Amino acid sequence: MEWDRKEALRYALSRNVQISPAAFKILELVPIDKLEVVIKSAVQANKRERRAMITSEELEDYLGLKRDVGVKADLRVLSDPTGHITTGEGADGYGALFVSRYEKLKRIVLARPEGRRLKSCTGAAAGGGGGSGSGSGDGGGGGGGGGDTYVAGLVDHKEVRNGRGELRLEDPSGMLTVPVFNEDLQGEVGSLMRDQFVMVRLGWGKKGIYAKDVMQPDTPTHTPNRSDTEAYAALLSDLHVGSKYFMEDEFEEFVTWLSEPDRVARSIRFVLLCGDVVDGVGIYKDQDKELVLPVVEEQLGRLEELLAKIPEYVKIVIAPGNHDPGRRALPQPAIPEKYCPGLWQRGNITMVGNPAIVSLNGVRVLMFHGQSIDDIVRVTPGLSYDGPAEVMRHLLRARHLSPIYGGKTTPIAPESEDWMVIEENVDIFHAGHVHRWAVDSYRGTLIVNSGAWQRQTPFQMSVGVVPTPGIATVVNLKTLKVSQWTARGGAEPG
Ligand code: D5M
Ligand code: FE
Ligand code: ZN
Repeated sequence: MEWDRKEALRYALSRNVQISPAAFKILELVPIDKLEVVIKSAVQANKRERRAMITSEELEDYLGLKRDVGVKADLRVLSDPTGHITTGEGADGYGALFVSRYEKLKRIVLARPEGRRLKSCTGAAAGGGGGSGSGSGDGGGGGGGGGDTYVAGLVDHKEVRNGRGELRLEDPSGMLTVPVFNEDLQGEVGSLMRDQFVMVRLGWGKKGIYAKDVMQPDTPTHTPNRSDTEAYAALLSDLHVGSKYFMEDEFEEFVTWLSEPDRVARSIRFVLLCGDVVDGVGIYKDQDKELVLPVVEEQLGRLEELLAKIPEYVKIVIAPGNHDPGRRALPQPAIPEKYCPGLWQRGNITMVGNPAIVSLNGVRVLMFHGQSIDDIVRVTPGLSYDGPAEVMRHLLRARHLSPIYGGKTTPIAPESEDWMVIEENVDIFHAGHVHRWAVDSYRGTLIVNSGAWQRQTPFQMSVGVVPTPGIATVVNLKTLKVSQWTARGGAEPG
């Protein structure tokens, strides 16, 4: 017969050994089939050392529960829109937003060799036509001085039809329409997103300029930063606490695992929650019928209760998604304190906005809920919800988290600064939103879509979204290797 904790206590007392209340609590963590062995050896040790009380310390020691204090847990917030939001008015606001987008991305390409040959849209048009430019005429190296000329701007319009391709760019100087003859290039132009920043290498033909090449700002190949101690991070998103479909039991199992005597669990120092932490209220039609907690403060309160079970030495970062309270438009500030004072006050929880960049022992993680994935899937040939990592690669190439302005599901606020530009290389790009787990890597950046902790909802079924819920993505910050924790068992050492 297997022992329970009462049986264990009875056995110890019958040998004149007590169990301290804290030690008794720790016994909860001992798998039932191990309880007998654990308690018998603890009693034996007490007898040997002439002690009469099993303490929590010796049990922690014995079970290997003592966390390794040598494992670092250095959390820094490197970028967070919260508190920096300065929304402009109407059309002027969007004008400033696009100028900021252009300037930030131009700065990136100016640092490259081609940057030296960059002309403005109106300047390049003039140069190629032989008007006020080099006058080199047909076939010449436009812009003067030999070599190619480049222009950069935001995609205003693109069209590929009947073998003809055309790309219209806009920069602060004006517009430039560039024909695209090459078939491969037409394919690339076809998959560009409206309003994204691109650079075009210009050629001069008989009838004027044409595109010789189209380049995105892209993420250069880089060696990622790593933690110097073997710390792990768990990446999660889309809990949807409050929803009928939130997998509370599985999530609790995960939280409990963090305190278990498992080598990986004991080395977890960071838990990142990348948006949609609660289901919210009034987010979609008839949502109230699918809520078990109908008030958003209650949903966040329940989240707090669940997170309180995570050991205090684990640092938790919470970013908002489209279901969380606060501002809906991107960039989103952190979930406001008035909805969840408890979360804001906890020593091991950091509330950030969306998007945000955090450093975990020097490993830079870009956290973005992923709202724009919907719009990009809708308009880009070859992309689907099944491959969220591929969509995330698109964002890393465009170096922008939400290139399409005016998309159906991605409201963007007219900020005077474009917070959605990916200005710096990051080591991990973490998103969620589509409820599909995916891991990939791109030029030195680890891509993680952390899936969800919500079962398929009737709405998702009706639109064909098939989630992969109940997976925590566990990243070894020393090696950047990834493993999955699923409700069935602990993650393998990465
Ligand atoms: O989004 C969960 C998933 O459901 C995500 O892939 C988007 C998709 N979704 C959400 N709303 C819609 C609509 N209106 N049409 C199509 N697909 C949608 P979440 O943010 O958790 O609701
Ligand atoms: Fe979600
Ligand atoms: Zn979402």
